[in-house]
Amino acid sequence: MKLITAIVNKKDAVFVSDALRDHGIYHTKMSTSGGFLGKGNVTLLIGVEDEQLETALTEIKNHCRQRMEQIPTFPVTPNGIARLNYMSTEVLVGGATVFVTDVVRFEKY
Ligand code: 2BA
Repeated sequence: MKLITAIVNKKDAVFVSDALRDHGIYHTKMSTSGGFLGKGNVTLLIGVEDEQLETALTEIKNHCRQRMEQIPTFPVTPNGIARLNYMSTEVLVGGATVFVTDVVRFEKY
């Protein structure tokens, strides 16, 4: 058995979740936020038998896409004061960040 931990964009999460449900793949959705941008994302915990692993990964891949996100940058004047009219820069985020780990033991009580 494997545990997939998939961090996905909030906009994609519902489609991934629906697709997993269509395959009868159990999963849990958690509201999380990225450590870098601080924006909300969704972390899916997906426990699968080995033979379901590729199906789950394919559905994640098929329903998540990359997006450009804006990061505000506050230019600082020579006297050290941040200007109020901020500028922004773009960062490419996603589609999905996925970890696959072996499950040593799985119990339901
Ligand atoms: P965030 O941490 O908010 O990162 C958003 C995007 O900012 C990243 O997109 C990447 O393009 C950039 N970024 C993040 N950390 C950076 C750094 N130290 N230096 C330069 N750029 C950086 P993704 O790589 O697609 O990551 C999307 C989200 O997936 C992340 O949101 C975070 O929540 C999660 N994530 C990504 N890699 C991870 C990892 N190794 N461990 C745990 N979570 C991770």
